[in-house]
Amino acid sequence: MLTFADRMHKGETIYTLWSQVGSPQLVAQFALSDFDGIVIDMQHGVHSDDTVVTSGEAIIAADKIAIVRLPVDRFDAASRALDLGYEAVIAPMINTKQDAQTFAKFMKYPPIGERSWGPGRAVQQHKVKSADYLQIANQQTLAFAMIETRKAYENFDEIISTDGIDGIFVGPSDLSIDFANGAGVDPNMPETQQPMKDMAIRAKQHGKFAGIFARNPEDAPRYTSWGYQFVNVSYDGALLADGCQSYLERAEISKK
Ligand code: 3PY
Ligand code: MG
Repeated sequence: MLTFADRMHKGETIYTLWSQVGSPQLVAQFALSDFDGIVIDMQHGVHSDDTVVTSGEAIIAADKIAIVRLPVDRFDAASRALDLGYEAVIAPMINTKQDAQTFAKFMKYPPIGERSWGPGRAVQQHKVKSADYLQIANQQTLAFAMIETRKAYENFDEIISTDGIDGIFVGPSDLSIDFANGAGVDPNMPETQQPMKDMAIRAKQHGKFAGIFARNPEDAPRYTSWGYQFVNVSYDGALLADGCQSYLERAEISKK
């Protein structure tokens, strides 16, 4: 089976669902859908160090791509997620080259970084001998640095060119808050659309990947048309709320 990295290198577009509700049972259910993978959110979601383990198992058992988003500066959880078989890690609020270097240090084995050895579950998942995992890990696991502030956008070239950073992942909501100087949050605010378009182009010029969070499913086609190849389509809480509303409508129950 091709890995996330293989599929991205082939030019495939990967669609994921974001899991904020910290339930491995729900994650198992979502992993059976046609999404290519699930992102387990430890930053704003209620996932814990424990549910990251059980959720990862459920995603891997369904042959889907397991990805984790870290809490801010919890880089120890990056190496652990990779050991558990997660194929990619998204780190929020990477604003400088130094932030990117710290993240990469925990993601990659020497000579690029300083990831510590202990990839028990990842070795089983890749069906390789332990020592052989060392040869493939740096290529087969992906580090995505989140660009979600004006400062990060200004430092874009330095961040994306950092050794060990495989791509960027845009956070349109935080980006809009910063561009609006805190006046509001709107992932579709006009002032951030050009920078978001520009980042997909520049990532490609650097030979790196571009990912983005689509707050609404309707935003996803626009992002793919801009060249984003890893598009997360909204999150489980919104999906469940939509499902509830749709059930009420189908049952012809109107609630004011
Ligand atoms: C943002 O839009 O800021 C995000 O972090 C998406 O989850
Ligand atoms: Mg954010």
